[in-house]
Amino acid sequence: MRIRVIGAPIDLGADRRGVDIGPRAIRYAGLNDQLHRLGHTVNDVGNLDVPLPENQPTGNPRLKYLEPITKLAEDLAHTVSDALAEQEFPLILGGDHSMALGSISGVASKHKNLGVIWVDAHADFNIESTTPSGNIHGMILAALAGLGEEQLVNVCGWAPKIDKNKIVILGARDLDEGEQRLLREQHIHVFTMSDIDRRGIATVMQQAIEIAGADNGPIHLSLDLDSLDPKEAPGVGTPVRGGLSYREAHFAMEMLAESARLVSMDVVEVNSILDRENATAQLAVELTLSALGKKIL
Ligand code: 5AB
Ligand code: MN
Ligand code: MN
Ligand code: MN
Repeated sequence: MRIRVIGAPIDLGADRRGVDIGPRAIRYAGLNDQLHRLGHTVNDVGNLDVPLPENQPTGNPRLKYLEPITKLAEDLAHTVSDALAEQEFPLILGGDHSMALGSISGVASKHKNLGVIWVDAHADFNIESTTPSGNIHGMILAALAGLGEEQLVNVCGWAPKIDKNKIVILGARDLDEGEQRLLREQHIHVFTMSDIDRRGIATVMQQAIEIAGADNGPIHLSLDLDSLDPKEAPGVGTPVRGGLSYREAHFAMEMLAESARLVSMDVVEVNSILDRENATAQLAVELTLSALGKKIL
């Protein structure tokens, strides 16, 4: 496969600083080399230009940095749809999770029946009235489903990007009150950590692939590293105990590779300031390799 690596070093969507270093840290952990060794062709187009919070007005405190975040989303959407048009698999490195607004908008513009598997400790399903933080990285999945602030929802001039029946959240364990209500009202498929405890990662992941990839549709994977247990992934901005184990995460990625339905992927929220010797970035590389076909034997 030909893979286009795209860096989106944005940290305007989150409070903790340091995720802007993520794309570099993931490359330093050997991403391109290892993809190459796995047999892929790698076309790394570098990082997109992202403004610093230091020289941007915060704007509405319930939608912090809305303007620069939507601007980056449009740039990234364009870059991603170009990659697909040129038959390359977009692998987008974050940055905070707000960048998925752009990556998924770009993929959805090429694949009208796209499903999304959102692997995350959080659901990122807040809207302006439910957000406890005003941080847009916590609102992106709702925006992609057509809910919330209209500038976010209508990025690239159309909405919704994803049919809400084709959204699957996996690994959730920290949801806000208003967000829970919204998820229930909208009948979003959420597989919590408790579901994974009860039924095992294999059964849950199988079902996730069936839902997101209904009618043989394509799947985008959005992998937030905080889905893993903080023991495995200390370098994330919003760690939550009780996450996916090392093997659960790998096995989920291996199943996705086996499904042969993946058309694009985000790897987000690696925070190098909080990381230990780049361990979280290394894990991000390993999981990416598993999702892109690396097997034990
Ligand atoms: B992440 C929180 N729900 O909205 C909010 O890391 C956290 O991309 C969002 O999943 C975490 O601020 C966003 C409390
Ligand atoms: Mn173009
Ligand atoms: Mn997230
Ligand atoms: Mn998260």
